[in-house]
Amino acid sequence: MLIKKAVDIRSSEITPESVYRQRRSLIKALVAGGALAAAGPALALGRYDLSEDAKRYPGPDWLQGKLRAAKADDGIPNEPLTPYPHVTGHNNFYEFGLDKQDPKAKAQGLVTDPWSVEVAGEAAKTGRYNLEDLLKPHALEERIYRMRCVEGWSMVIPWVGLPLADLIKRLEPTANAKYVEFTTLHDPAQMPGQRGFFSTLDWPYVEGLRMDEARHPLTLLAVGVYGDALPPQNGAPFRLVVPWKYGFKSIKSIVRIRFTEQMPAVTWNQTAPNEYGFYANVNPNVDHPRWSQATERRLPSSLFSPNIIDTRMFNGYADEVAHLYSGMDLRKWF
Ligand SMILES: Nc1nc2c(c(=O)[nH]1)N[C@H]1C(S)=C(S)[C@@H](COP(=O)(O)O)O[C@H]1N2
Ligand SMILES: [Mo]
Repeated sequence: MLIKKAVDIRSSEITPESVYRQRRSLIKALVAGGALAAAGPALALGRYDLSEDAKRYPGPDWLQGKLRAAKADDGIPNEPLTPYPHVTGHNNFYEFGLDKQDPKAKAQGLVTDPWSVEVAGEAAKTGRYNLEDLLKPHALEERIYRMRCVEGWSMVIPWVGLPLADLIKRLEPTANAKYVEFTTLHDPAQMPGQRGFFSTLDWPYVEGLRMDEARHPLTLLAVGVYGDALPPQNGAPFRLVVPWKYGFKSIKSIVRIRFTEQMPAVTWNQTAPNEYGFYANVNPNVDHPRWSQATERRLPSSLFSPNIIDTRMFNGYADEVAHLYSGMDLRKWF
């Protein structure tokens, strides 16, 4: 996302108002004619269009039955799913490089099973767990969420996972736990973006949430996408998904969960504190210092069909989450 001091949004991505209007009326016509309705809501596990020529990820044996038993989500009315090849081929995962194509190209060798997770800090059930054991008691569910990257693009993605709240309850955080911190794998042998000179961030990648955000029913620990296991480029074997926040909060390939009293030092905020806040709530009224956040490019998009839409407060989840921030100045706590 943004270490490059260059202009991140190319001029081809800036849509003239006329094109934008045309596109809107085209979409309206399609919806009226029923052409979009079929691709829109009510997709459930096992009923995806899997005709795209893309590699799938069955996942380890222990996960397969859980994925198949996942409870389906009805989807988001009038917002079709972003096709699988885009979800799994246009990624930010700096551990594997800076380009959107790098994670898919370079992450395929990542060993994701068995996977060890450390639980640390202010909780009764700290220790080292196999992911399989950690997740054993939990049923999975499909959650179709918007994902809005701080760079200005977005997708609609059918994740499969468990509410983070369910896992937190089992780990029994103490009364001192005010935040929860997550850490991504640090393994330069497997992650070329962590090697050498061009290394961009201070590894490992760290993110965090306030406990009430972590316990919010929308907050998901994802282990799958489109009914299958997560591909490595999407953060296998498990990653956070916080749909009302910019995508960088949704940390991938987690190896440590730590409960703390202090606000954790998180990667993008540490890297550029004036550009990326701890909260990172999607907010069309607070621009990034180098670009507007008022609109977004909903993928798939192209030069001729840029598909620019208005960005919504809390990414369209204001009814569910606005109360978490009542009384907070969101310009200050961006
Ligand atoms: N460990 C780690 N997690 C990460 C990132 C990263 O570079 N490293 N990128 C973040 C950003 S900026 C976004 S937009 C999302 C992208 O998730 P996706 O590739 O599954 O769409 O992952 C987030 N999680
Ligand atoms: Mo992002």
